[in-house]
Amino acid sequence: MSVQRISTKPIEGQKPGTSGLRKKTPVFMQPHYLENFVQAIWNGTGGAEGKTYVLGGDGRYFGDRAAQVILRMAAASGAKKVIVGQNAILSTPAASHLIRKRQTDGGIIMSASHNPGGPKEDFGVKFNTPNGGPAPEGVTEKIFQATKDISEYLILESQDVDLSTLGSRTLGGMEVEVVDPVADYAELMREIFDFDKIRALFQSGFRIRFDAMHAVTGPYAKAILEGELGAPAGSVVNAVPSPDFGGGHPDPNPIWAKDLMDTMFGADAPDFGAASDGDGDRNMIVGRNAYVTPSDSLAVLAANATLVPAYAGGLKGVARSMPTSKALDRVADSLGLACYETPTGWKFFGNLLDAGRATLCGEESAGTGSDHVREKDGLWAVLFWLNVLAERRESVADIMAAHWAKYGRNYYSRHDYEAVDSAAANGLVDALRARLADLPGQTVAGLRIEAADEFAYDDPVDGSHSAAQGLRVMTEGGGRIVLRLSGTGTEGATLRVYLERVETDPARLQDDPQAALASIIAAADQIAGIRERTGREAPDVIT
Ligand code: VG1
Ligand code: CO
Repeated sequence: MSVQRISTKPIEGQKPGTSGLRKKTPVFMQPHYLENFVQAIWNGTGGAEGKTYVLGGDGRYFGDRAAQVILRMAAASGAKKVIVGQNAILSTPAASHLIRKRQTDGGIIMSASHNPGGPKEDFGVKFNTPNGGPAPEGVTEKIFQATKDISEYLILESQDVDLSTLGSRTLGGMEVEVVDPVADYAELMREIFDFDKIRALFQSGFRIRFDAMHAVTGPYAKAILEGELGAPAGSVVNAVPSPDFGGGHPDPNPIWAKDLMDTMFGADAPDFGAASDGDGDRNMIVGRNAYVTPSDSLAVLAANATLVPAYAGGLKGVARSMPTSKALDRVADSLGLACYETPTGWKFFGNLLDAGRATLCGEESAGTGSDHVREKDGLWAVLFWLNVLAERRESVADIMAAHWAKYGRNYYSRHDYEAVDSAAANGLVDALRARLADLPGQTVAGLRIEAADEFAYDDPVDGSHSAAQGLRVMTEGGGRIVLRLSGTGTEGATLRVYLERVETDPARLQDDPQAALASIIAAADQIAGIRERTGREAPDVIT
């Protein structure tokens, strides 16, 4: 087997976004595209020589081919070993756990997460560092620089490695160890949660519907929920991962998981519903007739954390991304915990988790996690809820009502305008940025604006500075509007408008969120000229 040196040229636009490099699959399949980026990962992180990596993905179209290329390239560059999930499958949290457990030099995750998959849809590649987390900005910047300096890549000339049978084999001078994608992860979950209590909950007749959305969590949820915890067979639906996610959009929210919503709000609804995304790091929680927003879910988990064995001693601190609602802050205040506010993207939680400053983290985009791994973790969040429910034996709706009665309710919604013309989206953000200083003191849609700024983050652990992380407008009475452009889209620009308002009046805790936020929504449109500048009458997705 010989190592080939292939000469290549830099390819435009290989800059990792919020979570790795994501492009349309045909873009990734162009000659040299994947290879350039993988070589840039080695070049930007001190080379692959002697290193051990984890490799896996969410099973989307092209993942099996990409895995073979990455293995041949790792072998050609002198890597010692790659630990691969069987059939190149690993959920993102399971990959994070393996990187940590086996103390590797990092890992490569092949996923575009909640973006659709297929020959015409999306693909992605993300590098995680030895702590198991997504590469921080300093590292992605080096990788990006390396994509601009590249002139050749190394690849082994060889046949495909068998990734369907467990065990070790060699590729050139490198060991390839194929592992069961579920086993180590399931063991970790057993250490965190009270499986006996959850088993007893199911034995009492409690019913769950877990929608794996034809994505990677299917085998994990089947093995853990049905296999170990005794949920009735058929509780996990859409459980077989498919390369195009059954033609759907593996994004667990009320829009894309509409089937689950219909079931949970229909006659004979089960007690608890949940869904996860393409790569298994997101979660959606819904009770019978009770949708739980991700921001509220994070706050509820923080408030109930001591009911879970792994967190029984209390939390070290909590963290949320800036656009996530401040429901978490209210819990942190009452528990006397530090509460950190970070930019969007899990990579910003890594330092806080590593330094022991935060135990629990979350994002409004259905990401929740803890210091058990360095990624958000969908199934972990579902098990957390089940553990809490097994202890409290109340309905989800009752738990939410009690939570709001105690802490107040942060009405919250995100409005997404997708595939907007990039120039128009940038124009909107630039124009608003230029007016931020003039906004305080003005009254818009009947709301007095108290403050406005552009969020920047100084990492308290390593001192790194991240600028331009979203525009914020704060109104009287705890209202907030946040605007930012997505860093995970692959088509035009996606404008995200995050809307929030606090309510503490006991008589107003069960209102419809869109109605409760009506004046905030009107103010956002007026302040940013959303309809006028995007030419859209309404958002594409409301969560
Ligand atoms: C989105 C979410 C963000 C999340 C990121 C990756 O980023 O808003 O909270 O961390 O996706 O999630 P953006 O830049 O499009 O807003 V996942 O599940 O795609 O790894
Ligand atoms: Co994801």
